[in-house]
Amino acid sequence: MPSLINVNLEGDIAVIGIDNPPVNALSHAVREGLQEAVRGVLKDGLAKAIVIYCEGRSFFAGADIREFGKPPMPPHLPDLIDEIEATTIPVVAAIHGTALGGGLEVAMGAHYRVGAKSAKFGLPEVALGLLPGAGGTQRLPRLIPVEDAAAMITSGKPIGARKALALGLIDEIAEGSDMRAAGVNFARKLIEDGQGVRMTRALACNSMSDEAAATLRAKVAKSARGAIAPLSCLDAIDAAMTLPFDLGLKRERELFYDLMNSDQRGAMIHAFFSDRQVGKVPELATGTAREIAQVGVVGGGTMGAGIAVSALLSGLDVTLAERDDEAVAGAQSRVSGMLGEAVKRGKLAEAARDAILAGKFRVTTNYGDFADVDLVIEAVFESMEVKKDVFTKLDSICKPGAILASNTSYLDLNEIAAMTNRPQDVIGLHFFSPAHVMRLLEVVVGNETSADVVASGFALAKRLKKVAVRAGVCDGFIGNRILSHYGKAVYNMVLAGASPYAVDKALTDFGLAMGPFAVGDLAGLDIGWANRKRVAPMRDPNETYPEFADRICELGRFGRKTGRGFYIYDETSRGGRPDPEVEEIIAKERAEKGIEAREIDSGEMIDRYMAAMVNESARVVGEGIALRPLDVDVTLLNGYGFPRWRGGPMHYADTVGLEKILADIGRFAEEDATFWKPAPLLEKLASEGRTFASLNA
Ligand code: T1G
Repeated sequence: MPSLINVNLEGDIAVIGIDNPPVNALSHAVREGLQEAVRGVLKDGLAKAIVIYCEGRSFFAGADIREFGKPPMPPHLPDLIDEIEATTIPVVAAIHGTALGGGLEVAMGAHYRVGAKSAKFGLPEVALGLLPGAGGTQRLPRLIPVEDAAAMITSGKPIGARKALALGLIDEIAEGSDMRAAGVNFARKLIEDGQGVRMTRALACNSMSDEAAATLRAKVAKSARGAIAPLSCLDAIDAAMTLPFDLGLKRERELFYDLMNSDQRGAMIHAFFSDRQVGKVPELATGTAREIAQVGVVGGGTMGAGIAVSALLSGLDVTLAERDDEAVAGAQSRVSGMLGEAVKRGKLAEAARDAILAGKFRVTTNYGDFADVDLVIEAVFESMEVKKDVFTKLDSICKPGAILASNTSYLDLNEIAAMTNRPQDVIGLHFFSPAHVMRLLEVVVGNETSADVVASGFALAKRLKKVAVRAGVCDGFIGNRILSHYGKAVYNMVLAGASPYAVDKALTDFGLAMGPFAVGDLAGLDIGWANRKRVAPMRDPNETYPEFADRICELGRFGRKTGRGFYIYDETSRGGRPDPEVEEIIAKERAEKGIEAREIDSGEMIDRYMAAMVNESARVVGEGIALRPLDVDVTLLNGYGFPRWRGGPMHYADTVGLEKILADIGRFAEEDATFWKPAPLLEKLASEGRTFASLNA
């Protein structure tokens, strides 16, 4: 027996323990070992019940994702689970940590389930572009109401032990954390009570009305935005409700393999591993993260307040500084408002909120209160002058070893660090709005930033449950630099003839959560305007420069916050409706510049958008601003609404072929060679027949 598995007879109960760190993935070796163990117990005939539990931090976290795309090796998980279900003596699954995917499917193949208080139960396959392929879509709606099963399977979100018990997914919540013992105690009771096997497959499948099913399908289709897995999940659940168990299982398998062979599965698994790989940065080899318990935040506007709340929700102590009493009151109400929202959404208990506001959070106008903090994050107005002044003050006040961080989203961190006598302790921590919600954090590393400080930035990100991406210093770092570039491509195609509303439609059909013009209105058009003014002196005079957005801003129309921008927002259209005046402003500029508007179809819009995004991304990687192409993918996926089922711009480029991207750039360069210059890295990889993925190792 591989050491992954240990089998012990405790009286007349066979206890099978699995130990495959880090998350007990159901790898081939584990499946083989588990099958041998179960067969061995039955052959010995000494046991009256079997307990399956896992060592380490979690019950099975699912199939081994690293095996996907390789030839599947028997025993296949569905067959193993059928075998466990068919045993002649009761099988108890004792669950701690996370029973996910194939792990929960094993547990549902068992006859009884005992969970630890903190255990989580989920079928997250949809987040990998798949569906539960080992009976999960057939067994879960037999154990719990089909609406709850559909919610778990189409969202991929896990549920806690109390809800699992209430729904009937588990039979008992264990006292204490020794799940081996809890499993044995439960099995002992079964034997004493003469309870036998209880096959889930034998239960009738719960159902829902056709109307409810249709409503659910429409809702899932809307939120899927082009992802195919969520709808396949519903197809499998339909099979559970309408077919005998084994035919339902067969249908599930067909749907599973369709997804396994889809590009979307490849893209979403790339995203899964990239979210984990991105945290592996060179500085972690030599740097040691410093202890951070007390945090200072400078500025209590939307970003400062969000950063403070993000820190408070992770248990840190926060002191926030503002310039005067009025601003202090504003910051106080923003922070308590955001915490109140967290209570409303059930993310925070009322008592915890009150404890935070009473003990962990304070607002001041006195920078002196930062004397003992471990880290200060500056989130003031995006002006170099203002930031230099703040860092000069912080340098004179903060204790030696304190980390001085800037939340700047564009400006030169080295120039800011040069204002201090400790540039090695200066780092950029670029949060995304709303800072307590968005998962992305760019950790900007200056020329002098020490490895300890970089390691501290990544450790903080883990504590704040953020996905941190290491970025070098340039205008806009990774995300905003690429955004500025594909933003120009979008404005240029509107000047050439496209309607901004058609562009937004084409890109939301492509899978984006929101089109660029709607995003601009949400973020505030004044931010882009200020940035265009800031970089104007550096702009290439030959560069095409559409002015329609400036014209709209000059009218005081900054988007949602002013009720009008590219769209009109009022009682009749809270989500915004196209504004004919915007089309007039654009037409006027075309006439002034002698531009004959031409037809640009959605296919060309996508090609231009993606060619610009990939081209600038290749420059960002080529210059070392981003360590690897996957760092760009993680940035755009977690901070810029790029559809996860496309894997990110670099993965997308590999999927459509770098030659195609280069050919598009060549085609577009015929009309604008200034903007459409191919990135050297893109040309190099294409000429060598290589992919961006080849640089991710
Ligand atoms: N397979 C292989 N490796 C895995 C893995 C898995 N299922 N889960 C995690 N890892 C690796 C991960 O890459 C990382 O590696 C290390 O373990 C720690 O993970 C038939 C088809 C369990 C909640 O989708 O959600 O079952 O970077 O950093 O934050 O129906 O990992 O150290 O080298 O994420 O504590 C369904 C995926 C599979 C669960 C722990 N299961 N995993 O989070 O640690 S499909 C999932 C997670 C399936 C069946 C189908 C999380 C976690 P490295 P980590 P964490």
